[in-house]
Amino acid sequence: MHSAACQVLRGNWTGTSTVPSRELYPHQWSWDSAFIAIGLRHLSPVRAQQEIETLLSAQWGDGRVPHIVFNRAVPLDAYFPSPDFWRSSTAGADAGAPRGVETSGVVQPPVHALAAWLVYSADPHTSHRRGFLDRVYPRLVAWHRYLAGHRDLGGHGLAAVVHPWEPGMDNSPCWDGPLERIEPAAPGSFHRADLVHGAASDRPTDLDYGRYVRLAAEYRDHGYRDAEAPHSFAVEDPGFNALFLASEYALARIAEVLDGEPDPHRRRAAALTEALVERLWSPEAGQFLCRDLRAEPDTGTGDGHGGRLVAERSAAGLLPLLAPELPRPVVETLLRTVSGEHYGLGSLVRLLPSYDLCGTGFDRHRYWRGPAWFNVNWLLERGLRQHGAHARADVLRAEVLHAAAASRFAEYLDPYTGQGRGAVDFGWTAALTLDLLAQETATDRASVPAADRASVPAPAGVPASEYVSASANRPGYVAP
Ligand code: 9WN
Repeated sequence: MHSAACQVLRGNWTGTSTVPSRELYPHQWSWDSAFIAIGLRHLSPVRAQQEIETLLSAQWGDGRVPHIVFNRAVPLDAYFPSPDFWRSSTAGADAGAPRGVETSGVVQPPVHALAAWLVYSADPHTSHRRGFLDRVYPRLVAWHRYLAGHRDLGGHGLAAVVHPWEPGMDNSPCWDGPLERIEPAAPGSFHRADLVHGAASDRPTDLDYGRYVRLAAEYRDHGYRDAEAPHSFAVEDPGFNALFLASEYALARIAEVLDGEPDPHRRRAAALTEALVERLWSPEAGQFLCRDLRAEPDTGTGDGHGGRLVAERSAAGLLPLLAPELPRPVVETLLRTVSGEHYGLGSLVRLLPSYDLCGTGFDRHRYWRGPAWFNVNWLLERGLRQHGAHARADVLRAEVLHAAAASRFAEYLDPYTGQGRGAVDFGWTAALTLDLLAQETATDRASVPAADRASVPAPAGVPASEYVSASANRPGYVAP
């Protein structure tokens, strides 16, 4: 499994970054690259650093990290929307889009600081020698400043997403309500490239695509300036904000290594946790929900937070388990929800589905409307460990590894049968497999005599659980 995963990452490597899939996604994607770097660190710490730095070199002047960085060697018709749709270097000039590279104008979840921390932890020596953290830290700070400054559309400390591509879970039923208000672009006005490689029954519908196109064009036509764009779609998503706060904690650790100021980062992470609970926690649903900032409040004054909670359960609402300071009753409720009827983890299904098994929008094959995704399960595994649920995390880890190998590193799975769907040889599936393989489980710890464990201790400040120097003994490792 290890060498097959390495082979996928080598096959998808372009020389400066990794494509999610050679056919379906032939450019660099933002949150994919963060997850890919987390796995790549076990294969080549230097490549993992390059992966993150290539993405960050396309950062805009206002701090945003674009969701796609286009490879100019790839033909325009290989993916839609292509650079000539986004026109970042001209339309985005006022927002500081780079001139030398074409990108999209929307963003994806901020997993990057977490990835940078994990990449550093894998090999602090090489990282210091190459000045990796010194270069990426200011860029990551600017990225978070963009989210906190330009994207706090609700005014209470959470970042809002302004397009269904931004939370990374494009076709989630959570967006159905907010999207209903959007006039779709005319069907003949764009040409989808995704259906050449993906099955129409798995992918978003033409109607959804028409709305995606309308929203992106509207943003572009306002110069990607957040203060002026109408942002007719504006949602506070618990998954996006959970990753934001996990990355803020990672920035605190990075600041410590650089002899900087960790406390402001910790304070921001704590404030994000509080705002999440205050604005998105639903005791009735037993999980966090999205808040549609453009919806009319329920009746009268609503719940006083502006907009309305979206009555759909998606796996994004479980990801705040990544927050170390989540109140204990909230953690306990989330742990029950994960194995309850809506997600059925461990009884009805082996991997967490992306959406409520009982929801009316559930579709076991269609993008983010039910299938199980590997990055979401990797995040849940981390969240379970965060709150001490190691036995459940160990089981989930084993299921993820089994499913990844059995599906040829599929993009996602039918949650009931485990059958692979979408692309195979998918970047983050292979990368996160490597990461889970490198992780010591409670069972390993109990069964391997202390004398046989990796003899290199973790460097000061790096938790042993994040330090993976033992990878250097594995086949396929590319020495720095
Ligand atoms: C649009 C690359 C990306 C992932 C997203 C996933 C899908 C793109 C698409 O593929 O989105 O960004 O064309 O459907 O939904 O999470 O980053 O793997």
